[in-house]
Amino acid sequence: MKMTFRWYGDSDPIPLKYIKQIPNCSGIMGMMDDFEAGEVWDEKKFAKYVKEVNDAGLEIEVIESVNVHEDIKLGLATRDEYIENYKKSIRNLAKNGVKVIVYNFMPVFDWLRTDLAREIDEDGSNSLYYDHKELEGMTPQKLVENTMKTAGGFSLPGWEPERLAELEDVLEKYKSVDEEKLLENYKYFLEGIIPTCEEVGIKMAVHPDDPAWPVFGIPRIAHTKEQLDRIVKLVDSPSNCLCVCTGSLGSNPENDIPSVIRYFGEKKKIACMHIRNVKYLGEKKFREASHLSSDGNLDMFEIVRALYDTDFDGYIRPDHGRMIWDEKGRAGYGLYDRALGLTYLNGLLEAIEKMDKLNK
Ligand code: DNO
Repeated sequence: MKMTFRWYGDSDPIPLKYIKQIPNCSGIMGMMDDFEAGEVWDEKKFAKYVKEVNDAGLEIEVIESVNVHEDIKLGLATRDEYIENYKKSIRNLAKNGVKVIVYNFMPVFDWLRTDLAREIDEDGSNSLYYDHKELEGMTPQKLVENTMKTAGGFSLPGWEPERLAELEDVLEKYKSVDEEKLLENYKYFLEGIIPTCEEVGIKMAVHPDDPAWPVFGIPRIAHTKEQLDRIVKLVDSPSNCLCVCTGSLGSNPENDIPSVIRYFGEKKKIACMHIRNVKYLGEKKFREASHLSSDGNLDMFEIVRALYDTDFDGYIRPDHGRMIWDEKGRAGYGLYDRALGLTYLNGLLEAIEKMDKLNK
């Protein structure tokens, strides 16, 4: 398994050199906000990004947030054109060495929180926070407004302004799409793109819904083990895989993450992992915690052990960190706490590996 770090390209205040200096970090999980959902990822532009990463001594075998156009999720007649574009993007990424594409099939919103910088009383750091009751008291428009206002001028993955500009219109269209319809549209999308993935050796890794329940009455179909199982069975292919995000699935205490990892890991369905911790504050109410198990509700030892036991050979990145040491940065994506998270995961892995050898 390879340790990586998400990097946003030139709009990222974190220099690649700093990422290279994190112990055992072999590369980045790339993210470019240059392309709108539905647009073809231009090969030359992408090659430039890859070169920059490689020149810094880092690999880039995973790319994130290759966003699926809303018309595909809605099943509109225009979807075929967007699926064709997606196939072109897959080819362009594969030509540049990409092996895994992380995407999601969440309608309208990608991840969402009610506060991007909630202060943590114990130590004065801050982290992303979610309270479903607060969300219920808000319109989607209000949530978008708040999120944009508090993002500190940084673009956020899944919060592309051009997409949200059409919010009202899109929300209206979803009124006629229920879970079954969404799943049908999902199948159509996968049937369209998976043959291309197989041909060029790319794995598609779907990111689970974050948080792990429907919001604003819009359907969501990727937040339980059973739902993820349905997804990997929509099209039976080694290219139809998952990105298991511990914090997204883990926002619901009923999701047992180590068992999810063991189940899909044994079937070789996990292409990559986003690892972070969450602290439950009540029903559908949580904040993000440091990676340390005892700081939150997820057991990182059991998570890494499940990966080790199932011979996970994909990519890991520490997901969202808190903002610590007065760092100013993109919410969830500062340098310091994510780097601490990565080194902690290194430590767990070394201990698990060595203990296993000692016991043999
Ligand atoms: C949030 C990220 C997600 C993820 C996308 C993939 O912080 O993990 O935005 O990258 O859902 O499409």
